[in-house]
Amino acid sequence: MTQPQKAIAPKFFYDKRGSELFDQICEVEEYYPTRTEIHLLKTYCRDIAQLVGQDCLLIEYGSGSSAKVRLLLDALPHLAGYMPIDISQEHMLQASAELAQSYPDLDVIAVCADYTQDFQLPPYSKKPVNHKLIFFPGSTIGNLHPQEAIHLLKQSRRLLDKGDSMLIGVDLKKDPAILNAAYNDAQGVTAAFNLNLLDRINQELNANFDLSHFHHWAFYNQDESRIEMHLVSLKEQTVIIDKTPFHFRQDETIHTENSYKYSIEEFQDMANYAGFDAQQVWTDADHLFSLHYLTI
Ligand code: AVJ
Repeated sequence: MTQPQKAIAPKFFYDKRGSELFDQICEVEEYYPTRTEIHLLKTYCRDIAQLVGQDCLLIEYGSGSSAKVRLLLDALPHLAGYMPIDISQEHMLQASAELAQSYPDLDVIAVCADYTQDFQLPPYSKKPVNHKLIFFPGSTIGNLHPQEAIHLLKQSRRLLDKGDSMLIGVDLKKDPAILNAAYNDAQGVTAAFNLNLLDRINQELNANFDLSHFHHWAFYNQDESRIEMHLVSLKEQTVIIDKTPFHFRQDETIHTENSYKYSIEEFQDMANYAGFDAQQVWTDADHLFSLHYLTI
């Protein structure tokens, strides 16, 4: 907030209310990524199971996508275990407990870590592991700058051994009208999701943002191949955050999210550069979303 371009990292969207609003975004007509990725997983989970084989340790980055991982848990034969990795301990423990209920024989190993930072997997020896699969759904990788995305892929590669793999959902480049609609839904759920950040700062950092003096702004930046989300100050104003004043000019913005879009070839090049083989890619008939199966 002290930079010339004020900015807040998108990971801060996901407090309790923000996570609820995100779940609602996934249901709106204009937001195609979630339902398209679920459709791809349903259609191709048998092919994925074939590629992965038995005694797989399924590692998931994030633990918010229970509906998606369930499709894999149902399809993969004789799993060695399921290891969700999430920075939010509370959220992860709840999600893991729910999964453990539905899959009583499944060995769930919850890891509290930030997968964007360098970290190691905990030693695991309860059951024989024949294959490790990192599942990174939702095009969450799109939140990272391409350079950071390559770093994450390289870091992920270090967690794997020869023959292991990564299954990663990536949103595709497409008609900007479709992208702009997806981040400006008519019901205003995405706007509420964006503005919730200010509510969160008010509550957690003792600030006095007036939400009626900011509005949601999202647009596709064609030069950068990314959706940008901002909160725009509707007037000149000063906001106090934990006793520190922050000045806003009229129309000044807080940059709250980037969501990069890639062509299939661009993402495969990035994966190759990070040391993966792009073994398989699945996409829907409208080429909205891609699911990449990478191996090392
Ligand atoms: C969770 C990062 C994939 O970029 O589409 C949805 C978040 N932001 N609507 C995305 C989001 C606004 C989402 N990711």
